[in-house]
Amino acid sequence: MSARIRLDPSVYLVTDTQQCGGPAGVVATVGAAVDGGVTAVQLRDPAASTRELVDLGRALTALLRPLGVPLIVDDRVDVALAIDADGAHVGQRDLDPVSARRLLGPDRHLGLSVSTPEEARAVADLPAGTVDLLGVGPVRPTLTKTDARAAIGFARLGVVTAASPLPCVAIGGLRAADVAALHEAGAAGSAVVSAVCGRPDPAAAAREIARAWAAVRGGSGPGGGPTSEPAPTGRPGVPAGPSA
Ligand code: TZP
Repeated sequence: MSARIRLDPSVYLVTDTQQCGGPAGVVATVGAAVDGGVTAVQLRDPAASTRELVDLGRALTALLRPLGVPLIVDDRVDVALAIDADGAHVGQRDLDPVSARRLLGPDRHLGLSVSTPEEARAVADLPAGTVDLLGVGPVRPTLTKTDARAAIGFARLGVVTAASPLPCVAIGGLRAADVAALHEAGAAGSAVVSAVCGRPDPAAAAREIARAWAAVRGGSGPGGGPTSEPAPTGRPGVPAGPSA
């Protein structure tokens, strides 16, 4: 890869191989969901072997790169590099963000999961440009991630986004109907698994979420809102628009 690709986190699909019915189902789901308006994709499969993850990641890179949709790899910075993905996403117990950034270099995205205002604030102490985007949650209880932390709810999400120096994408039990509340709470996007994976019509499911973000952004639609680049002015993570 060369220059860093733009990452709009508004409709952020996180894959689940089991919910999609296997690796071929992941590729089919991602293809349909991107048709529906998914703006970023995260490859997540903690149960996969390294070889399986690399094979699936390469298939997704081949699908997404021509479409200009960024592919981020959950946890596995080594796999992100091996498949030439657009970035990686780490949790509080994964490789630390400074080491991850050192490996990724400046031209890939790095996301970090947080659940508390303290964790969000702590990114300000990292060297500038270490992390680009915070994943905040789980907002609701979720069956998708068995070791997820306790759900924080929408009010607490607002406290975390207000404490964050970076744009935030919310995750955990989210549906299209939640988008207005997420926007109100200062999130720049919704990261979803089961709202899209394993749905009979993943394109329609993604479209519903994309339309909801377009509505709260004042009609600018996917691609018209914030990216994971640092917000130039105002409150980070709050999309510009009539209601912001
Ligand atoms: N991290 C926090 S919650 C979660 C992850 C990966 C899973 C979210 O899945 P769903 O199905 O959208 O609740």
